[in-house]
Amino acid sequence: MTPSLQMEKSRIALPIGVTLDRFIKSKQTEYPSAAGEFSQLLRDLALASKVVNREINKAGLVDIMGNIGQQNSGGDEQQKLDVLANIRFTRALSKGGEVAGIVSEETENFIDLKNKGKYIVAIDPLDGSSNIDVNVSIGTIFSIFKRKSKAGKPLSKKDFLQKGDCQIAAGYILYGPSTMMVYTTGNGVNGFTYETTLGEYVLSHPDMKCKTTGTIYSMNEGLTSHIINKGVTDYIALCKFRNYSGRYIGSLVADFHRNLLKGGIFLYPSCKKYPKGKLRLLFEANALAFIVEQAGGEASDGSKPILRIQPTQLHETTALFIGSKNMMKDLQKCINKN
Ligand code: AHM
Ligand code: MG
Repeated sequence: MTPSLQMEKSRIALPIGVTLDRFIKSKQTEYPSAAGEFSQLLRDLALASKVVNREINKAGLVDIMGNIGQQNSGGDEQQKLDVLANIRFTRALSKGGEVAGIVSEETENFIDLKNKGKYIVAIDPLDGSSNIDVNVSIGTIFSIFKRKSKAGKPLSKKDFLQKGDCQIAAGYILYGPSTMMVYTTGNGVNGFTYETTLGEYVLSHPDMKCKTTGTIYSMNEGLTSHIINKGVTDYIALCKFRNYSGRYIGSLVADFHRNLLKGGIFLYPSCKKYPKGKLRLLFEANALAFIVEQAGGEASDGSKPILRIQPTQLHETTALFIGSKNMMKDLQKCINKN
């Protein structure tokens, strides 16, 4: 089969209910240079997420809830499940040989796996940690890049400090009433729901699109009087004036996922407590920005698109505004007026 015929074949929509594995296999032809390694990487992530899902589901039953009295590099208290999830994902990604290096929100430095793998993974193994103890939805967020350094050479920070624009894939896993994996490889966004009895993710949300407008705004309103950018405060006032619904879970993946499906905007601005925003560019903002753009929405830090920000530190944070295109435009108008 010629490459163009192969591409055409892989573009034919797959039916709802097809397994993630089959879906990945059918898309493999879109990446002829990847020789199956990239597909294997996605499978590794999916497998690790199933293990984490199992551990989350028994969190109330065994002594793995609660924090372990340590802080991660961002100064947050580490929860036991954060640590477990970090171990599960790191282990799964280390084994196959396709990943050269991993950087995780839970660890200070990157890990050089000292192999000839082509890919770099940035991951927040378990986001929304304050919600773990209270049985509220949490998530995993991941970004995949190509390594910059030559295969076989030691990795450097440059391999990890790549703009969001350089992501070749990104996704999240939402551990909610049901568990979902949503990802993009730059060809649209697809969502898979975990079917527990089969132990498989199955395609449930093909070609996801973010509505151009919505009536939901999501932010931690306790911060309102501490927001640095007056335009953001004005926009929140506008949301209230328009009777939009305020919906905030405090788990980024869950808040983002709801807004993606229903139309809405999520805001975590710079404020007195977090002058450069709270959310991490590498582990949280980049992946969701790639997904939202692929779904027709937008993401910015208030002055430029998230995907164009050049990171300078592994754990740097950013203000994050993300969601439906028209709502993002209204926000930008408010920001530009000030
Ligand atoms: P975490 O990575 O320590 O879990 O923190 C990130 C979480 C996001 O999921 C969520 O959007 C935000 O922090 C909530 O912050 P706040 O409690 O300040 O509203
Ligand atoms: Mg996080």
